[in-house]
Parts: sequence; C-alpha cells; structure tokens
Amino acid sequence: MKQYLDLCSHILENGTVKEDRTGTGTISVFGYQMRYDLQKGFPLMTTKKTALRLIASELVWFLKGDTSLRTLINDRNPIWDEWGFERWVNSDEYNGPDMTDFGRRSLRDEEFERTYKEEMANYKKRIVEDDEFAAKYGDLGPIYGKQWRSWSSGEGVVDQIKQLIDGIKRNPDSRRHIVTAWNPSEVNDMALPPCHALFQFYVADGKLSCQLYQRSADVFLGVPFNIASYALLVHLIAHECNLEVGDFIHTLGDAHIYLNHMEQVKEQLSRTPKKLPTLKLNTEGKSIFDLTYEDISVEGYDPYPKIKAPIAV
Ligand code: THF
Repeated sequence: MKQYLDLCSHILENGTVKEDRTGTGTISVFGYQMRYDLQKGFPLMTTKKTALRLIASELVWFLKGDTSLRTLINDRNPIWDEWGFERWVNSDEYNGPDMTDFGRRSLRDEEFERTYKEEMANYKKRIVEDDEFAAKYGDLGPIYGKQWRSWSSGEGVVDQIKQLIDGIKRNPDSRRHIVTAWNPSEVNDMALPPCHALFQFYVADGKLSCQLYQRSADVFLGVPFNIASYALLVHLIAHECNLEVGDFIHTLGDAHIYLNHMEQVKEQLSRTPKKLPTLKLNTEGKSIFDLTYEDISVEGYDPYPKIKAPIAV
C-alpha cells in the first residue's frame, strides 16, 4: 500500500491548511489519483490494523439498499452512529442535555464526554428496541443504499446496481457503466452528502476495473475504508459477472488530513508496508445481494497495530 503512504506524504509536503465544515481544520490538496492492481492482493491497510468486518458490513448494507442505522447497530458496526445521533439531537423531540458540537466537545471535556456516551448509548438502545423511534430517527435519509438501489425520479425507480450488472454482462465494452450516489434533488435530505459520489466500471481482457470519484477524502480514517470497500465491490461485481478483477482507480477531490490526525499519520508513515492479504468470499448459492459480512474475510492479513484517532463529525 505504498500508493496510500505516498498520498499521505504528498499532502504533508504540498497541502494547504484550511478550515472545514467540522471546525477541526485540515491540510489538503485538490485532485489526486491512486491505482490498485487487485490481482496483486486485497488492498487492506497493512501499516495499521483495519477492520474488514466493518467495511464488509457497510458495503453489504449499501448493496441491500438499506439506510437504517438499526442494521449497522445489530452488526456491531459503529461507523455511522454519529450521523444518526446528530439528526436525533437536532430534532424538536430531543430534550436531553445540550449536545451542540458533541464531536469536538467530547474531545476537550471529559465530563461532557461521559454525558455524550450515555446519550449515545440510550439513542442506540432505542433505535434497536423501539420501531417507531427507529423509523423516525434511525434512518440516515436517502444516502448510498437508496441512490444505488432505488434512485427515484418522476419516471419511476432506477436500480443502478442491477442495471450495472446487466450492462456489464450484455455489453461489456460500454462506456456507460456508471453508478452515481450524488442526487442533487435529495442531497439536502441526507445525513451526509455522498463522499464517494460516482463510479464507473470497465471491462478489458476478461478483467473488471472500477474508477471512483470521491469528492471529499478523510485520508487517515475514511480512505483506508473506502479503498477496501471499493476493492470488495469490484470482487463482488466481478463474481456476479464471471470476470476476473482488474484495477481499482481512486480519484480524489479534496484530499485532506485532519489536523488532529497528524501524529497518527506520521506514525503510520514510519511503518513499512507488508504483503497484502487475499480476499475470501463465501458466495456459494448466494447472489451478492444476499451476502452478510460473515461471508467476507481475508487470509494472510498480518498488519501493524491499530492507530486510534477521533472522527470529525
Ligand atoms: N466522516 C468523516 N469525517 N470521515 C469519514 O471517513 C466518513 N465516512 C463515513 C461517513 N462520514 C465520514 C463513515 N466512515 C471510521 C471509519 C470510517 C467511517 C467512520 C469512522 C473510524 O472511526 N475508523 C476507526 C475505528 C474503527 C474501529 O472501530 O475499528 C479506524 O481506526 O479505522 C467516509 O465514507
């Protein structure tokens, strides 16, 4: 994963310090591209331990067209918690302790952090136990799953993933194998507008490749997840279409390192990448829409230890 470490160095050397929506501050560049040959192994970070289980559970959730946080909570996957919680504490019905700016406040104030953790635990418990509450406050809006599987327009509903698979099978040379999560008329209803906004597939020599345009890239926490997630998507679509895997090309818009991730990035840069693991899929008798995260694993994964960092909300 030298490509990823090169991206980190490139930002540290050439980036501009800027403010951002979350108020954390970043160092960023605009426009960058990486290429991963999926024949050479599965691109899961070796320079820090990265939980494929979480990546797989999120991708399976997208592919099922699901946008409900309850599914992720039941999978013990916390990566979308803050965005559901934010909707709840900003609603008229919430009357607990003030949670304004909870992400940053919980980093500076230990007492607040305890209150926040308690409120978050209550929120998650209610999402799992209370159907009415979950229907109202457990949905993240028309994010990826909705756009991928049921983009709606005046004309009806479009299942972009089914169309993608049919298109690759029927007309592999087409230059229109595109899926877009960026729906301008629904962006404002989403808990978070899509970061990985549009992707295109390409078939040559029996191999399937994919290029992603990612408008905003949280290089330390998000990008390792995004790379593995799209690599996994290429494997799944290739399996469905009887093709080998080709390249994953990752094109970034605003590629940023949060200022409170600097030490972590430097720690990771001091490590030498190891051999990539191999993906193992249990797809026997199942379509990719019926998989669970337990059907997805890696072999030969021997990463350096995890590096902790706070997520910017
Ligand atoms: N918001 C921000 N600021 N960055 C993102 O990358 C991001 N996403 C999704 C939605 N909003 C985002 C969520 N993806 C982690 C990783 C990916 C996420 C959210 C959180 C994270 O905290 N990872 C830690 C801990 C994981 C664990 O528990 O093992 C890690 O060390 O990897 C980008 O699509």
